[in-house]
Amino acid sequence: SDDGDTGIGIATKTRPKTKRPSLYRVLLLNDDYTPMEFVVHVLERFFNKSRDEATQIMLHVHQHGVGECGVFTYEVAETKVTQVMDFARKHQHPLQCVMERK
Ligand code: NFA
Repeated sequence: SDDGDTGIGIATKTRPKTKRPSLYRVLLLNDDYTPMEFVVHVLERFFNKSRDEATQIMLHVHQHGVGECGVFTYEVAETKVTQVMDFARKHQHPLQCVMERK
């Protein structure tokens, strides 16, 4: 340690205390009404998926009820959920997007 003033102190080494941020999965939920093409568009627009990857994820959600769009820190995940829910509401689709702690 050092007294930070006179520069006199015992030389010690400390590791900067870093914390890994908690990660969250962002999930899309299936429903009977949202058009498949709309879900593909959401995955391309908000999750930067290719057309092929977006189609695979959409079909997974359609067949299994739920699927992962990506894994993000809390603030980013929350922003994605809000963006998707606002976009779905604007287009009057019941698509649901949620986040869960990994
Ligand atoms: N199940 C919807 C349909 O048949 C498609 C869909 C896929 C909706 C993924 C929501 C999520 N039109």
